[in-house]
This record gives sequence, structure tokens and C-alpha cells, in this order.
Amino acid sequence: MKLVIAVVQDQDVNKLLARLADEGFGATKLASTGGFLRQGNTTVLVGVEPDQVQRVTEAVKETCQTRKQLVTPMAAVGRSINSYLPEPIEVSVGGATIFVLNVEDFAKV
Ligand code: 2BA
Repeated sequence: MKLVIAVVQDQDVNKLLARLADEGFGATKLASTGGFLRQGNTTVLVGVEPDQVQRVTEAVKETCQTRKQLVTPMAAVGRSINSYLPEPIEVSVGGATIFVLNVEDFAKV
């Protein structure tokens, strides 16, 4: 068995979960926070047989969009705040960050 872990944007998660349910996949949604933007995102766990991984990753690709976001970097520690003029930078977030892991054991009791 494999575990697909997809970090997706909150705006896309309902569409993704509906698609996974339509295709008969079980999924778990966890609230998560991106380490860079420190903003909420969603982590979706899907346990599947190896030959189903591609269907899950396709579902993620087809339901999750890339979006641009402006971020204002924080002043560096030790740098005078008076000389710091924050320049927003644009980052491209998503569609999704996908990990596929081998599952050693799986049980429902
Ligand atoms: P965040 O960590 O909040 O990152 C949001 C976006 O900021 C990233 O989009 C990327 O475009 C940019 N970014 C991240 N780290 C950066 C850095 N050190 N310098 C400049 N720009 C940076 P994505 O790459 O699409 O990632 C979306 C979310 O997926 C991430 O949110 C994080 O929650 C997760 N993620 C991405 N790569 C990961 C990894 N290797 N391990 C675990 N989670 C990851």
C-alpha cells in the first residue's frame, strides 16, 4: 500500500475531496500551516494500492491551482528598523506539494 500526502491550498480542498470521494478513495484532511508563509493550508492523506497512485495524483493536479501571493519579508535581526524598507516579493504557491510513501502495514479494526 502507498500513502499519498498532498499539501494543498484551502481554496482547493473541497473540490479535491469531492473528486476523491467520487472516485471511491478514502481521504483524511488535516489543517496545516506552511513553514514559509506561516499561513493555513490543508494536508490530505490518501491510502491506496500502488496502481491507484496515479489516479490520485491526477485528481490533485486537476483540482488544485497555482496562485501568486505577495509576501513582505521581515527585517533581518540586528538590522536597524529605520533603514529597512520592506519590498513585497511575489511567490507562486501550489497547485500542490505531493509526497508518496510506502506503507509498511495497514489495518482497520
Ligand atoms: P509554505 O512553506 O508557506 O510556502 C509557500 C510558497 O512559498 C511555496 O509554494 C514557495 O513558492 C515559496 N517558498 C517556500 N519556501 C521558500 C523559501 N525558502 N524561499 C523562497 N520561497 C519559498 P509551494 O512550493 O507550492 O509550497 C506550498 C506549501 O507546500 C508550503 O507552504 C508548505 O506547506 C508545503 N511544502 C512545500 N515544500 C515542502 C517540503 N519540501 N516539505 C514539506 N512541506 C512542503
